[in-house]
Amino acid sequence: MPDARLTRVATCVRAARSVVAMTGAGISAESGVPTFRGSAGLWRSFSPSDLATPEAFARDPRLVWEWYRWRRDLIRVAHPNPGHLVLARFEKNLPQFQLVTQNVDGLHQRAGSHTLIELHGNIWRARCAAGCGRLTEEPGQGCLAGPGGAPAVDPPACACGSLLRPDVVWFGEALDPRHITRAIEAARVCDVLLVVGTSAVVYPAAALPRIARQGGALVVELNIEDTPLTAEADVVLRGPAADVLPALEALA
Ligand code: BJW
Ligand code: ZN
Repeated sequence: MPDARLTRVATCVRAARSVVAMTGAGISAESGVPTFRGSAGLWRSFSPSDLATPEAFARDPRLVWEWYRWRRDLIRVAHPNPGHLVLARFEKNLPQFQLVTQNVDGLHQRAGSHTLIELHGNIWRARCAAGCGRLTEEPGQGCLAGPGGAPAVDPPACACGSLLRPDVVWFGEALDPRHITRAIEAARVCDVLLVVGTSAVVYPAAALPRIARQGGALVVELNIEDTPLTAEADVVLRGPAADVLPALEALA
């Protein structure tokens, strides 16, 4: 007998003109990619101010690059899980579907999502720290090898002579205005917002559920535990994304 809340969400997804899913680190947890917060989260062992701010990079770019290479090594051997795959099928099968992710791991693309908005960048790209505009993309590879394929030297250099940095958004940095504007507009006009596997504490992404709700959308939280969003969500689906999303798809 399907859960009544799941049935309600499935009915709304089926009837919706526009569905948006916003994802966080929790959707990749079952692929073996560590989350940030919580008992096994990255911020338990590493300090954000030492590793995920522009000041940290200016102070010790080698340390920051070592941390990102370690994370890339974890992600390289991970595979998209059933939760990622359901969202990729939603893009194909629902009349209007927009995926907005805070994740930088690229697992949504590997699952087959094409039109997603990556609010916090992508760990497989590097860009010039001095802003000369150069961007390197190395999907799935990520060694940023030296000349002639020599082993990488950290921190890697841009062709302009400055340093390269991971193409991600650190604390205190502005999100790409094109991306956050598109995400806000999608949230404003959607009928259903699925908020999947995020602690919903990092702004401006954490503002999207309220924007959707003010626009009249059904806001659904899908998470294994409570977050600051729980009290404001219309429906809360408790459980791992890799189980709950397939169950939802089966009913929708
Ligand atoms: C499962 C599960 C399973 C587990 N199934 N669920 C005070 C108030 C408001 C704002 C601020 C403030 N002080 C500072 C700010 C601003 C700051 C901010 O929001 N800070 C708060 C933390 C307080 N924001 C910023 O700085 C942003 N920029 C900005 O505001 O710019 C302003 C500006 C304008 C103009 C000029 C200059 C500046 C930028 C934020 C960038 C965040 N970057 C990071 C790192 C990205 C790169 C990298 O990966 O290294 O993004 S931090 C980290 O947090 C990462 C994530 O995308 C982000 C969100 O985390 P997420 O995805 O929610 O993960 P977790 O671990 O927190 O949660 C996982 C969840 O999954 C949990 O709930 C689990 O229960 C659940 N889960 N397994 C389902 N199987
Ligand atoms: Zn450069």
